[in-house]
Amino acid sequence: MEIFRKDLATGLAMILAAAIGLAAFPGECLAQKPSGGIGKSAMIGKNMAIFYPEGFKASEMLPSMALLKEPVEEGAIPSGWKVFPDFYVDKDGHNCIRIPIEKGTDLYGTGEVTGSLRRNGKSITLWNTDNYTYKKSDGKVLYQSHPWIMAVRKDGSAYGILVDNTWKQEIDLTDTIKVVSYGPASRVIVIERKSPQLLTEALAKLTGTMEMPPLWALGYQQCRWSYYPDTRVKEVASEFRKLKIPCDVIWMDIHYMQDYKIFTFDSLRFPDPAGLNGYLHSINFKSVWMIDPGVKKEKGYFVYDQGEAGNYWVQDSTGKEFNGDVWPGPCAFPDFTMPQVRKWWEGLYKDYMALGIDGVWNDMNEPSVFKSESGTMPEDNIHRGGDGLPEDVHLRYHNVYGMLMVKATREGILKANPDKRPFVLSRANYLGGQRYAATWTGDNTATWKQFEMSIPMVLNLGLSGQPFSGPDIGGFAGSPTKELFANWMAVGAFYPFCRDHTEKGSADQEPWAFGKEVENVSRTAIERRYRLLPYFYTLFYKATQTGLPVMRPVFFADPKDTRLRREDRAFLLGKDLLVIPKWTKDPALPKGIWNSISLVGENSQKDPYQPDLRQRGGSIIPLTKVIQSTVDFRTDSLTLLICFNKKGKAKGTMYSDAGDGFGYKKGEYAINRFKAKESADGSISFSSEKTEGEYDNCLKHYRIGIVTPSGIVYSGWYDKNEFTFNIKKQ
Ligand code: NBV
Repeated sequence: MEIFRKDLATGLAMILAAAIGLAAFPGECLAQKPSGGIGKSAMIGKNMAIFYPEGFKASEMLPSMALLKEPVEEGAIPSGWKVFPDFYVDKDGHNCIRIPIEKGTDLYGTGEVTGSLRRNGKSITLWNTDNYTYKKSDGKVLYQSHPWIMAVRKDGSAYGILVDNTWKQEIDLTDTIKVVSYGPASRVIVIERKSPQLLTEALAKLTGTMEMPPLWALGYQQCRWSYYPDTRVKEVASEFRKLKIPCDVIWMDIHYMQDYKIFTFDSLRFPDPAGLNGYLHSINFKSVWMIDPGVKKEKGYFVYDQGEAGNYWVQDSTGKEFNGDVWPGPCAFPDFTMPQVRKWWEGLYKDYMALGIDGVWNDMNEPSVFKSESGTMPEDNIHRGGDGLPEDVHLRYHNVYGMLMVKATREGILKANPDKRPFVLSRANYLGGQRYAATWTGDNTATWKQFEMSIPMVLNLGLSGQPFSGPDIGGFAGSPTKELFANWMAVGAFYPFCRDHTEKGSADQEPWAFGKEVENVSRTAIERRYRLLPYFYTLFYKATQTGLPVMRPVFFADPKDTRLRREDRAFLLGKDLLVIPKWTKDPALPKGIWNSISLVGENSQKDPYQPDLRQRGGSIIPLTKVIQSTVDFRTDSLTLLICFNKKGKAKGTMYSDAGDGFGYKKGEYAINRFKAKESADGSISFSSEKTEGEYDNCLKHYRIGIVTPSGIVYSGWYDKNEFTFNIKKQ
């Protein structure tokens, strides 16, 4: 099959343009005009347009893997439309798209990337790659691919470019927006919105949102490669309870398997996985276990035998079973493009989940293949597709291999436990993959640089549709110093996905492994997270409804304030909480009232480790008690932190439900709205009203904390939904 095609028509159009005196890429002046190589264009929604290159071949690109559904055309592009792509073929024969940018436009998104939050001047390759320590290609190629660019203009308005292409691509933002495809020419969607927030929501309408996670997945999680044998797992879990450091999840990495064979258990190290899970559950822990895509090629091993009998494997270019080395040695790889393979994969989880496993971790699914120069399978391997997906080469499907895998994993664990919300963590993924799995940023290192960089990494994933992510806290490769670990835990407590993880052979990295001082820093950090759980859970709910990220860049507070555009050390959680790491030098902070808060007795402004948390004037943040795991999470008694705006008003919202299961889809949820007003005499009236849903969250005890520039003034406890409290009488 011909992979690198020249789009002749596009090339001719460019020659013609040059002949009649138009520069091929005259820069900004073209931003207002339709330009080269557009075969067809149409509106597909309000302020949303689609552009097809001349000679677009649907069979090479469709069905879209990113979009929820095929867009419906709604008429011609209106006059005055600002952003048009140029389609052209470069000197190497690659199909390209170029979009000039106006001066003062800041670029973001592009998924999982190293480097700063602002992407101007940066280039990356979209080719899912196992990149240990981010060393390969200087970190410009990582585990996931998001062909999506967010552009924020000087005036705060924003537009987004979605290049609907799964093939290998390069996004080059050195002086303009340029996307080079290593496959056929692809269609482009351009979305115009008044703000970056509205743009993020529009992206979610197209590519979907994450599903409501189980509440336990928001808790603190402990991992290492690997905790074994099972007695060590129990020991670590028990230590959390003994030291009273809140924790919800313990993770099982590859050493639990028998000879690294997926869906098996080492007979000596993990002889009784159900018993282990039972023990963990008895002390309010959940467990997440790893499953990789590589299946050991071994006759008599049930997974391999079933795959062979079903003819389920990815094939080499000659049509034979492809084998590549991973942990177990030579492996075969399920062809997840085939519907019957996904169905089989789903079924494998039935007995597995029945052992009391709570969540699944899909690693190595770029897919990573050892002993190969490329680190993955050959580009001309064959995927056979089905159900509308055409048979095609690996080059086309590589970037969605992980996404198709986690789609099937999610389905499988849902079928195994139909009354529980699935939790899947995936290393590889693709634009839209938030529909199936949360993610982490792969094999980072225990260095300050990568710690600092984890913040823009999580932010850009959020701006690319994935709200549920976080790095390995403490760093995966190597061992952090005491100082680095303490700082990482203090900030890490605020990542959407909050997990400490480290590699084989590194020093112990549990919160207590660095001595008492760091243990205390870690406990305080994690307790802060747990107190904020009602707020976090509400943010996750909002992410499921709107696609707005949980962790947001500071410029979301005021997209018109261009001072904030490069800030990527401080960050926002939702719109009401600002997190300022202690080591952030001269952060650019939003204007207006932002008062420091204390959650567990810490002095956020003076503490050497705990980031300064500041609450937005005009907001109310719900807090629960410190608990040791989300099993004890309750919303019957709440402390509400109230930070008034200049007009002496504040409001807030809280979402709650059973924390697991699907009752919430049938109305078993509650949305409570809180309001407060301050009068000149110091009296504060507070009210709480349940405005939506039929879930009884038992909310009846309230205490309010008025957040002032000099500290928090607390009321007593009230047993009613409306009351008045006088701050001056305190
Ligand atoms: O399964 C072992 C590791 C895992 O701990 C890590 O989180 C993954 O990113 N896995 C990669 C394979 C080995 C990496 C060197």
